[in-house]
Amino acid sequence: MLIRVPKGWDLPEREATPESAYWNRRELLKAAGFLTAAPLLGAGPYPAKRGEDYAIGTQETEEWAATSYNNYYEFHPTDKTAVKGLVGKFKPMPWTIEVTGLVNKPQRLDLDDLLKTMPFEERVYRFRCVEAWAMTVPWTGFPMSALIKKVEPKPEAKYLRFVTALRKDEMPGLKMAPWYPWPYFEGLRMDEAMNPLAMFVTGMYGKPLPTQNGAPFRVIAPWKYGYKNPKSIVSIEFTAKQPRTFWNDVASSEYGFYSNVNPKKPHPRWSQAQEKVIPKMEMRPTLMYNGYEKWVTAMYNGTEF
Ligand SMILES: Nc1nc2c(c(=O)[nH]1)N[C@H]1C(S)=C(S)[C@@H](COP(=O)(O)O)O[C@H]1N2
Ligand SMILES: [Mo]
Repeated sequence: MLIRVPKGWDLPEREATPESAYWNRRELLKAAGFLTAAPLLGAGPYPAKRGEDYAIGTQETEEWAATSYNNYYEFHPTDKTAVKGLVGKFKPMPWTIEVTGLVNKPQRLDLDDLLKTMPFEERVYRFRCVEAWAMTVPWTGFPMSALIKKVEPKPEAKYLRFVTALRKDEMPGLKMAPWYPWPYFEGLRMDEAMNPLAMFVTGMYGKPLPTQNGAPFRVIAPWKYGYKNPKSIVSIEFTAKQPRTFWNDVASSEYGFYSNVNPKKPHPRWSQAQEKVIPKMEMRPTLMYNGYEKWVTAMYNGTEF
């Protein structure tokens, strides 16, 4: 049964209602049969309330640009503008995330449950690829720390290891570039993951993430180069030792584990002093830690690569 609900009916109320009351009301409406058409309206925390705590005032990139210029090698290994047209077969829902390793509560998380229970907010962050292109995006997500607390890491857990989706029939890039060590994998040190800037992201521009930007669940750590922000995460492992990472395995002299944005440390093949802002590719100076110095400097002693 489909019930036509007036467009945008729940938005003004959402602003005025605390999260828990909002979901209780949703459950009630669902039980009464009023929300049958909810998935068509885009169920989930969108748009989430915007948080300003980490805003640094860089102008937002237009949505069409941020969703049309992508690094996502599983779909196309070289052409950033082709990714968007190759994602049609990928099904981001339903989705589960396996949490394993050094935690008291290993579990399989259902993304639908996270969408209802985690403290979502919208944050505008700068984003900087190691190749020197940059953008600024309103992401919807929740602090990584909220998920970490939920699974109760053991004291020996010092790192998180992320593994991403591997679907040969839905990701044409896997066949174009079979020499890479798929699936894509990444990692963060525990204090980096607990830093309030680090997020798990499910949306951008007030809507669910498009597949090309990492649907349905990705990392955003804005002080690091883009490749430290894995897309379509299917598992999170808590480890005692520093995990290996995809680009470090492929070219260890060019891509380290930490990969913090640093204008003074050139890539072996190009300078990092400047960046190019999509879509017009105007040049501007690269900022130390991508502009997030005041929140992250204390974690590092300057030797991390
Ligand atoms: N699974 C996966 N995640 C990935 C990548 C990838 O190829 N596969 N590319 C990374 C790189 S190099 C960048 S710059 C960002 C790009 O994110 P965007 O397309 O949302 O801008 O995703 C990162 N996450
Ligand atoms: Mo990148």
